Amino acid sequence: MSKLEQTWRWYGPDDPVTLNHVRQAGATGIVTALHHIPIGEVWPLEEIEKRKSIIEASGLRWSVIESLPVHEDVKTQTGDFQVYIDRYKASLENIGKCGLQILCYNFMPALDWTRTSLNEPFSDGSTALKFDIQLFAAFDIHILQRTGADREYSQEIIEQAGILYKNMSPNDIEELTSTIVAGLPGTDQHFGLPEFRNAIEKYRGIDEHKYRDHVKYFLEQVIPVARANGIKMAIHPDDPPYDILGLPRIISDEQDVRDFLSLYPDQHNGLTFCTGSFGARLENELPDMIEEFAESIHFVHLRNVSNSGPKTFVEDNHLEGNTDMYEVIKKLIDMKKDHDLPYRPDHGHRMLDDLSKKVNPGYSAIGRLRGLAELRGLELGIRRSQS
Ligand code: DNO
Repeated sequence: MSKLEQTWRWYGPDDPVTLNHVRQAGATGIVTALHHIPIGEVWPLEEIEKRKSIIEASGLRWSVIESLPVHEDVKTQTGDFQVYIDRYKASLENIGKCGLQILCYNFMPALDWTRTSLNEPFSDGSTALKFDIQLFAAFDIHILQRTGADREYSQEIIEQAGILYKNMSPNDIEELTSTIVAGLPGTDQHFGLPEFRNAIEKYRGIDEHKYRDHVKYFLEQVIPVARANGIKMAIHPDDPPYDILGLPRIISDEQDVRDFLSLYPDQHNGLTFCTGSFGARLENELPDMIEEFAESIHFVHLRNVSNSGPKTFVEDNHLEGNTDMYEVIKKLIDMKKDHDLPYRPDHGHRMLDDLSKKVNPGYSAIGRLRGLAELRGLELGIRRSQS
């Protein structure tokens, strides 16, 4: 049986949710990154040490790095990509020297996670994050005006997108644009519309097949360094888990994960199992995936979504939605790991006092506090009923 470690994402000293709050939430591990170091720079040893000691001074431990972002040049294999890979390796060496062992990262093209609404009213008075494919198509076709966009959606979605766009005020357009392109917390990339167009343009001619070759090259370069430094790399799946903006997406479903892991079979080439990302694709069977990929799962994000269409979902309460969280936690407990498996309550609703506070979208204190409390209770119940 594996031992699960309760962790919490913390954005560093500027996060309105403090380390002291995290302790009160009952988590013991911190998930964080040096967000002030620009993408593509080496993480200096002293900076890692400094962050580590701040965390430890609060009685917590730095369990997972999320993320060490991969430079766009590495993903597109253009410009100085080899320099950026070498710097990535140098960061891994420094991370290893500080004794940090799990690293979550992603290889999503151009954009990390994205949503179309950050304050969607939820039935209980809280607000949630939402991804709506019709609104997204309205952005893609009418605001971004991407060439060929209208060939990538069904007729029904194109029609709905047209109606939605016609009814948008300039304010609505601005809000939708900044929600999609300005970058969500942790994204580390903050675009305006012209930069965003450029970033997407760089992927012209890179299909999934070619993109897999780029990931493979990256893995061949960095995994040996990760292994030598005792670091388990844990790639985060695509969020949302399907093709968007004509970009190559390669970690959206079960087969993608198999293909990805076979690019470089090694214990240090693993997965962040995000139930929210995989769970937004209705054909993904999450408990089966956990069983199949158990050995490669190094970190877990627990979150639930409810779909109102194949590509439209709202973030739900942690125990409600597409994913049977009972089965998921049972499978996680059943995994045989010789070390703690960290999980964190991923996102949460904006609720109670947080409705009137400044919060990082998805990362308010109280919604995640509720999520963690529910998940912890569920875990305890499962363990007790098994003993
Ligand atoms: C969103 C997060 C992602 C994740 C990165 C990892 O809430 O799960 O931003 O941190 O994709 O690189």
